[in-house]
Parts: sequence; structure tokens; C-alpha cells
Amino acid sequence: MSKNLWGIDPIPFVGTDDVREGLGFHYYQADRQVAGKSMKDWLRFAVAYWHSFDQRLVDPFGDGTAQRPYDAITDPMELALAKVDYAFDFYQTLGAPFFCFHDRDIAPEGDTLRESNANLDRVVDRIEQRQHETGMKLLWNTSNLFNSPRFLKGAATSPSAKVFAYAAGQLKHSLEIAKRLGAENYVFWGGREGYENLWNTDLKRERDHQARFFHMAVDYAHEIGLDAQFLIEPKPKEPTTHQYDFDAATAMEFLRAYDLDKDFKLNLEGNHANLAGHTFQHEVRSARIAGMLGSLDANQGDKLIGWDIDEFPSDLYETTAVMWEVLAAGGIGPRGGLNFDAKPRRSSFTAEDLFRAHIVGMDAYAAGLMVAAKMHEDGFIEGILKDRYASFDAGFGAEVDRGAGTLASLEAEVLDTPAQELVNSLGSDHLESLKATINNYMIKALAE
Ligand code: XLS
Ligand code: NI
Ligand code: NI
Repeated sequence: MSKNLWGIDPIPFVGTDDVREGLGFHYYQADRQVAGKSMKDWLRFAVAYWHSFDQRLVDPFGDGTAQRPYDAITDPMELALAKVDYAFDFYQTLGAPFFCFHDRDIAPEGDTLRESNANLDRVVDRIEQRQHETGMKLLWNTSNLFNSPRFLKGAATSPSAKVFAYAAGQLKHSLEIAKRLGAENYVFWGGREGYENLWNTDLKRERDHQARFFHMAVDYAHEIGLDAQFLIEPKPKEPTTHQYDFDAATAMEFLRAYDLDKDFKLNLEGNHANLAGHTFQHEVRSARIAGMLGSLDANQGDKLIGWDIDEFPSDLYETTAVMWEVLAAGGIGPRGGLNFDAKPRRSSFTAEDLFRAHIVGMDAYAAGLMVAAKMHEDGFIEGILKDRYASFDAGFGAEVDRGAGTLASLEAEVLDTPAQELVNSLGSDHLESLKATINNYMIKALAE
């Protein structure tokens, strides 16, 4: 393939000889084997339509700065169709095998749902054709149930039954598109599902409605034979003051309470984790140990800015932690991937920056995979955990784990134990050395 619509050559692997090259991969090699699988199969990178092809690089106080090669096209439908070609050229040039979109990312909205659906179908025809030509796969699609003023009080949790019905109708068509395009997953992000003020909110009724909405989605998927994995994407706030799917733990509690936990898993996002007061690793770990890891929105937050800035992931420490969890799980959920729900900074406004930003994200995750794989290979963290909880492997500790201990049996073990002996039973964690060792793994694994 030569230069494409974007005027950029296919992104090559350049290794680490020229560490400053911005249009080449330093670590990501699709077919390189790591821990028994190719990098491509571990990472399953996806490009997000909304950020890459619609986003104008605005921030809450600033207009868009983006310069894109299709900016001169003014007719909305013509632009929508042209963007599909630009998008597929982008995927191919970058070498990312998956893409993701919201219904309203790809086609202009009409005045009625019927008109919007017709617009959507025209663009989906083009997407389907380009998928056949290129072999590109849809990691997930979703419906945008948050931008329009009709959703200002929520979609599935709106106090208006009419708006609830509209959201249901919109979702129905999105599920049909998921089936048509062979989506691996289908995502529900409830940006407006929550409340601004609890005094005027019937929390119980809104949660019930949200669950009904999800049950209807499961039923319709069965009806049309859609086998995509359903995912909830937690976020604590923004744009809504309090969002119901606050974090992984809250979303899992909701799914269990409404008997939806067999049909849904989670799509976790780095910046959302931070907004909830967690690390990305915390969210991935929480989902992993519950068997609920579905997919990942690979971005990162900023310690100093309080909103969802959707920065491309570059923090090697964080990508290492996330990939350590993914390796421990044997993969990113049954059918998940790493979707770059991320945008370049406002000051990185050229079309080329869009490539550069994705390359950084792909390299950061490829490098994180390499480091985490080495740590697993050595059983480094596994060994630390084994030692730390060893007292539960034998004696009365093992009885607790077997479910055999009682308050009385345990009291008998410690009734006369001197205070210092209890402290001594703990041992030092040498936490600083642990962190230093992780640093050493990073330097060593990437040098090999
Ligand atoms: C917004 C969300 C959104 C979802 C898809 O913060 O991350 O982009 O991923 O609706
Ligand atoms: Ni987000
Ligand atoms: Ni997201």
C-alpha cells in the first residue's frame, strides 16, 4: 500500500534505534509472539470514530482546532460517506484491526427516528462494503443516548416515558446494525443515566427502568440472533453529577441485583477509573476477579485536571499494570480489545498528529505487555502474593479458607498470644523494593 487519502505511508516498525521517530512503532509488532500469543491478539487495538473522525479538539473553554483532510465537504451526508473512506484508510495505514462507533458518530440525525435510521443505513451500507474489502472488524458499536436535548434528563432513566420509548427505539436499530456488521461487543455508556439532584429523583424507579431497558436489549438480541457480548461502561460523573454506573463495583452490584450479570460484562476506561478515585488497575482487577472483564477503553487521565480529558495512553507504568491484569485473565475479556477512546491535545491539531497519537498508545500498550509478560514469566508478583498470605495455607488459617473456622476456634488460637508476637507474624512488605523491581523489569524487558 502506498500513500493513502491522508498522504501518510503505512506505519512501519522502526525499533528503538531512532527513539525520536514519531511515525514508526518502537515496540508494537503485530505478529511478535509474547506469552504464547501474537501482540495483535493480546492487544486487539480499536480506533474510536467519535474522537478520530468527528472530534474537533474542543475543550470546555475552547473551540475546535482540528485540521482534517475532509474539512471542505459541507453537505452532511456527503461528509458522512466520505469519512467512512477516510476512516478505513486510517485503520489500514495504522494497522489497527478494529473500530468502534456510536450511531450518531457516523450519520447525521434526521428530524424523526425513521429519518435518522434511513441516514444511518446509507452509511452502514458503505461501512459494510469497506469491511468486506479490508477485513476490518467492529469491536463494538453503541447508541448515543446523551447528546440530544431529548436526553437531558436521561434516556433509560428519563422521567418521560416518551423519551424512554425513543431511547428504546434508537437502541433497537443500533442492535440491528451490530448484527449486520458482526460486532464483537455492544456497549452501554449511561452518560445521562443518573441525577443532578436527589430530591427530585426516584432512585429506585430509575434503577428499575434502567434494568428493564437492559433486559429488553437482551431479549431483542436473542430475537434477532445477535451474539455480541453486552458491556456496561462505568463512569462516576460528567456530564451528569452522579452517574448510576459509578465504577466497576457499583455496576456489578447493579447487574447482580437485577439478574443481568450473566448477560453483561464491563468495558473499563482509564480516565473514568481516575474520576471515580481509582487507578485503572483497580477497575480492571475488580472486574477480573469477578469474571466480568469485557473490554477496555484505553486512555489516561491527568492528575491536575478534573475532567475526562481522554488523553492517549503513554504512561508505561499504567499500561504495564493493566496488561499484567490482562495476562492474568488470559485475555481482555472473552471478546474485548483496547479501544482508543482518546483524542490528541488541542495543540496537536494536524491530521498527522492523529497517527502519531495512536502510535504512542499502541506502543505504550505493546511495551506494557512486554514488561508484564516478563513479570509473569518470573512469577514475580505471584511469588510475593504467595508469601504474603502463606499463613492461610496451613493450620487454622487453612481452616478459615475451607470455611471450617469459628470465632471460638480462632479465639483459642490467640487468647494468650503476646502483642509483639502478632506484629512479628506480619513481616515487612519491602514495598519500596517492590516498586524498584518493577522499574527494573521495565528497563530490562524493553532492552531485550
Ligand atoms: C465517555 C465515554 C464514551 C463511551 C461510549 O466518557 O467514554 O465515549 O466510551 O459511549
Ligand atoms: Ni470517557
Ligand atoms: Ni469510553
